[in-house]
Amino acid sequence: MSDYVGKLMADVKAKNPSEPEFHQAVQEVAESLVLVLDRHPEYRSARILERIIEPERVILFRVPWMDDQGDVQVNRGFRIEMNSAIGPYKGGLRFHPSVNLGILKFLAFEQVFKNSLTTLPMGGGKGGSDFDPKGKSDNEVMRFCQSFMSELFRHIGPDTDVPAGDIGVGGREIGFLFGMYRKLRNEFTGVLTGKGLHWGGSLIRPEATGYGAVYFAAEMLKTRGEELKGKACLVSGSGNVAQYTAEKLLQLGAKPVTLSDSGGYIYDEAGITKEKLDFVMDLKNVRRGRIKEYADKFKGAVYAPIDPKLDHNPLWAHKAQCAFPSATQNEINGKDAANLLKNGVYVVSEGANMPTTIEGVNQFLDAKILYGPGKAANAGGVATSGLEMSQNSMRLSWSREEVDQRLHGIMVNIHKNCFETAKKYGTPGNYVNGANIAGFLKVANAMMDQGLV
Ligand code: NDP
Ligand code: 2IT
Repeated sequence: MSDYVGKLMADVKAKNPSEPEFHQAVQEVAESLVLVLDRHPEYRSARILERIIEPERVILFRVPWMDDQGDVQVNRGFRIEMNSAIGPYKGGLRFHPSVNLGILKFLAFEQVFKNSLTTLPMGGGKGGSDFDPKGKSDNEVMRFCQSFMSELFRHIGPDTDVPAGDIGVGGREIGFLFGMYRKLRNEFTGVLTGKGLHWGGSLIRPEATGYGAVYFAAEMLKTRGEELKGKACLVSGSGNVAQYTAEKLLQLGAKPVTLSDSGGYIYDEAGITKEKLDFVMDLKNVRRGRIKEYADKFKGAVYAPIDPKLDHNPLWAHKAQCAFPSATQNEINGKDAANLLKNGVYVVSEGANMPTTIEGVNQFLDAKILYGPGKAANAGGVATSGLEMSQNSMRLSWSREEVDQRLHGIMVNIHKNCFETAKKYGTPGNYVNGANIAGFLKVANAMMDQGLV
């Protein structure tokens, strides 16, 4: 670690105690940015990185709601408005019991760089709650969302801050949140993305993150004259990102062989076909069941529950060529990364945000595999949210083909930008440096132009 990063990290840790995920995200970016700050001392004297690390605003609020038994429940709501130098704050809402300030700050920080990479004018933000939608009735989820929005509405708006989905927040939740916003403001605007198709949503937004992560992998492979066709792919998660990653892999002739949830994972050596994926989509999105049922339904597939005593996740120890982590942060540790490399994986495209620990990332970089970090590889979701915002502003809707083509074009562009930036800064093939530096430069230049605010 350089002296600069060492000192910066000591300050970040002292000022933001008990936020290990935030420290991790900042450290990874800071290590890449040393390459820029050495060439451009003006960013260092303007203390641009030190300013980016500090959220422009943090909103923390009480979310009281009543469950179906008539008991009062109290959750905590957050919105981190991280940076608005290049556009309104933009980023998802996460509802999961693990949510805390540090996790949302890491996500908001990553979002600043990711949104910059999309080529669209969006700042970075993130929010959510420690509310757990699992096992709750639709009515409970509705009451929670209404209470959450009855505070959040005063802080957001189509030109101020535009939330969307993330873990635990999908079409159902966005519907309830939008309904309450519309009622409170008496306005029908594009204040949330991921809306339903008949009330302002965009075609391809549900598919976009997964499709984008696969497009990014295809671009990385192209640099070696290869394609995804015929490759075995490990996919984790079984939610929004995992499902559409598997769908696009199938369309491109690849073979997804795993899926997971927080209970365990399935391995289907024969491959998860379109019919099997349809079963998963119904299981997860309609019946809200567990991935274990896949192995009950399809003979030949095996299910392994999570074993808390293990120091690694066996999902990552199967033979394959590609991996698409699509569940959550730090789901690939150093041991998992070693297992992936040992079993032949040489393409990793991150659908999830920061799914690999720093130890794991360093192994991928040392092995010089095709490693696409989340802030580049999963930017297709927020990019298509940006396209939803454009369609809302124009009051029209593009066709499926048009949105998919734009998404594909954006992913090709992000890949090219990361690839060329990595080369320009002396680390060819290092998409981590490429993404961090390219994402930083656009925001940094906007901040320099706009003065000390
Ligand atoms: P979903 O809620 O739709 O699905 C999340 C999936 O990951 C579920 O299968 C869930 O299992 C599993 N999961 C969640 N937390 C854990 C955990 N702690 N341990 C093991 N498994 C877990 O979320 P998304 O698919 O939308 O999000 C997945 C990842 O992609 C997240 O990192 C998110 O930040 C990122 N992302 C999402 C985007 C989007 O547009 N939705 C855009 C860019 C990134 P279970 O059901 O058991 O909880
Ligand atoms: O992490 C992410 O990029 C998202 N959850 C999507 C954010 C968005 O605004 O669409």
